[in-house]
Amino acid sequence: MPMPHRTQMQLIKRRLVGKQGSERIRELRAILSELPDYRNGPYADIRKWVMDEIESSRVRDRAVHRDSIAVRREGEAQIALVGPPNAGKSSLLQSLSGVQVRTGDYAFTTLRPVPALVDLLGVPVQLVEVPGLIEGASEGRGDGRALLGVLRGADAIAYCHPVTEPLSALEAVRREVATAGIALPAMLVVTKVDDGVPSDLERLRAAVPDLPVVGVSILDDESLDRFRVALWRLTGLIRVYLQHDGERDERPVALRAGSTVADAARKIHNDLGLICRGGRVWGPSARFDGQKVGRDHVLADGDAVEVIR
Ligand SMILES: Nc1nc2c(ncn2[C@@H]2O[C@H](COP(=O)(O)OP(=O)(O)OP(=O)(O)O)[C@@H](O)[C@H]2O)c(=O)[nH]1
Ligand SMILES: [Mg+2]
Repeated sequence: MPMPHRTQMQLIKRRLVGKQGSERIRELRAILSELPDYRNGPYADIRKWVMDEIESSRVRDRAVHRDSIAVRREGEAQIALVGPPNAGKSSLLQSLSGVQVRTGDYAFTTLRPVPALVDLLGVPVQLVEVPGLIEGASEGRGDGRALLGVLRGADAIAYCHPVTEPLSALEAVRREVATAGIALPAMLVVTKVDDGVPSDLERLRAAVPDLPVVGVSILDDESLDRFRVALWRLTGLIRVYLQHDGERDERPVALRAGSTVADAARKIHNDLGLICRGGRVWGPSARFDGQKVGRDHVLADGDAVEVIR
């Protein structure tokens, strides 16, 4: 005679306490194998409950796996490198960050998002290579949905497109992103320009009038510098150099465009942001060097500011 079904149910729940994922599924299977195989009555109900638990734990388990594709944010902004397989994304990541990334002259060398911290004009920004988005990604093809999820979390997108490829490849990728409802600031990086002729780049520039376009070759350092500047612009951030007693910090702080002297003061200390009366400003937003301004003065990229209490 099996034990009363209520006691059995209590025992089962106790056995599951604290068990998650595959451990929970294993325990549920063990429980199932120990249950008497009644077709009707309360024991049949318990069987069904255990089987439903296995199924829902499986779904949760998968969800956890999907989450593990997520990228931990670092730096002042996150920009996704997006493009078809073999577009040269990993090569750019490597050239800019110095981090060794797997590259290859075949598609899908990269299967998971690869983050790398790069220095953009003195500000650390995270680039994330999103593996080749292919048509159908928004319906979940090629793990597309999880990858689009990564994209959704980014601040901006740099579409990568080899100079010699037909425009349709880029259009397909942009369509997937748009279908997923992702609307982020974007730019077009035309890659491997050493493989093409200058008119190829001009043709693409004309064909994609809605995005800033930059041509790069990993063999050309100057093009990589221009790429860095274009990426920096894409972040929508400004660099501000803080100054104390005439001494200027070597590295800038990153602020959102439109930030004021008070916002810069807040970067030094929250209280300073509250009490600061204004500052002295050098650089693009100043009419002359060391101009005295109020706390609401809007700063520009490249400014230096000394906060006045
Ligand atoms: N000539 C030339 N070849 C390049 C350049 N950048 C990348 N490549 C080559 O293009 C191929 C693909 O480069 P990857 O950086 O692996 O491309 P990917 O977009 O990361 O590709 P997947 O991760 O496979 O989707 C490699 O053989 C690279 O050496 C470039 O600027 N010029
Ligand atoms: Mg790659």
